[in-house]
Amino acid sequence: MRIPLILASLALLALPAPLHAAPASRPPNVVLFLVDDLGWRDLGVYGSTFHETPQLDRFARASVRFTDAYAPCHVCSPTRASISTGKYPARLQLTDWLPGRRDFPFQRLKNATPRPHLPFEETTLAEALKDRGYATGHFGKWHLGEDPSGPLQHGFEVRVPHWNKGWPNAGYHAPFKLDGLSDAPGDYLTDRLTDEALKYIEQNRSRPFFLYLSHFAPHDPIQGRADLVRKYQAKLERSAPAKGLPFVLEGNPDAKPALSRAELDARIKDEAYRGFRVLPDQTVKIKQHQDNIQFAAMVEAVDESFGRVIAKLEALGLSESTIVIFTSDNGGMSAANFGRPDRVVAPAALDAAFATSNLPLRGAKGWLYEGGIRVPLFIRWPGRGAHGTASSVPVIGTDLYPTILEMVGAPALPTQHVDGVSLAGLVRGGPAPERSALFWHFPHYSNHGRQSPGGAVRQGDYKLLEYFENNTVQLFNLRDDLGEQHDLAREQPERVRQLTTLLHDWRRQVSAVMMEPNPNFKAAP
Ligand SMILES: [Ca+2]
Repeated sequence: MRIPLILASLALLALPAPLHAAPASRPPNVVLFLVDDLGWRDLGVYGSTFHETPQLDRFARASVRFTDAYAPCHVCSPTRASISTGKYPARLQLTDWLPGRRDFPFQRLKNATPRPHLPFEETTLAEALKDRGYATGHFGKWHLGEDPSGPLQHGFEVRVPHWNKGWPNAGYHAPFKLDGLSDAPGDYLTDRLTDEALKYIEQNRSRPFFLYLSHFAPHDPIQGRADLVRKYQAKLERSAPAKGLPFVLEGNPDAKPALSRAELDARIKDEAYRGFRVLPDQTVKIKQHQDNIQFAAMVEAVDESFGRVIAKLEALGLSESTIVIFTSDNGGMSAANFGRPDRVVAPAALDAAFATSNLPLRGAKGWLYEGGIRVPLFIRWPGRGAHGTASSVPVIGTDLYPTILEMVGAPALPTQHVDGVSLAGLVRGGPAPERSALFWHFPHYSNHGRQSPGGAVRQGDYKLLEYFENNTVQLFNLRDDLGEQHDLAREQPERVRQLTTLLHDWRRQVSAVMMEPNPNFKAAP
């Protein structure tokens, strides 16, 4: 067997270039695989034992995987705007999901008004790549404004479906009622979007392409594909009962006085705190176990989708000329949505309202705790990446724009992606890029709890959260306290001062919009 192999190798060496290789002038393709509301802990490779994600796990382990990657916001639209522009949501003044949350009398402050769509004057990532000759295709969720602010007006030549909102119109089971996406009885949305993405890869195999596959899943409605739901039903039935409380309480960290962890844990045993609604002391429940069979099925369908994309690239001989990036737009929905503040979730409907658990992280989608903003991220850069390694350098979705430009050999656009830094060196195994800190700004009340609006900064191992109702700050050392349970603000006043100044200076620098008092404020009972 050895001799023919050597001969074959010599024969290849004699050729001017491998026959299957693309011309040197052709830049690599880019697949950006963005999922919606997938938490940091929702993949096997990030520690889930209930959700099964073999395709993603295998690929992540053969990529550069980030342990401390963040979404630019804990809700959808700001993160997506930031990925597309390389700017912080605060600088874009696109700081809430679109069209945004209305005001309610329990709020001490009025919500800032988010910009209603991605600004046309931005040169988006898709536009930058299109200018370089890339085919650009957007498949799935947009959520950056209604027409005429759709993907086609922001650099994409193709979009499927024609639907701009942040959720699937009629859910995940056909009929989808989505223009531009046909369906047959029994079809499942994640699968159908993948079919279309695979066709797009086929059609554009001979030119560089940017495929932005932006799944609606696993955002609610929490609806798994039937065969996978049956699989997880059986898995749940044979699983040992989970340890620890199924839910914990979270209050408003900016209340005067705020409830301590011990006080919250004591109250959850009290009769007055039964049920799933906004509870006394403005508390809400946060799910602590991953045991949602519908959600697990949604996640595994995403895994299948990813596997099909990778298999298609391999079948077309494009694996070694395609950069693949996987990430999520915010943390897992482990808190119910109180867009209607009087909502009561019936015990039989818990799985529709509480998708997953972000443990060991605190909080949920809609919160500035790690559970709201820390997300999976891995990048495969063929021929260049230090694949098989993990990086604990804090990075953010805002970085993807300059990272992709550098990886495809395009010049940086420093006046555009002003807040992102290229991670290309880091992906190659080099040192962390220079940057003082990461910042978040959310001048809005959240659908997923009664916490005060606020902002946050992470510098090194430390993270400071500052709330806008009463200016309370919390300080955590994430290296020692990933779950953000031990507030160091009183113990380390000097660090609080330094990080607060850094955060305030940054807000001034990006012209962050601050909140005004709510003239209709009426204290909740
Ligand atoms: Ca989202």
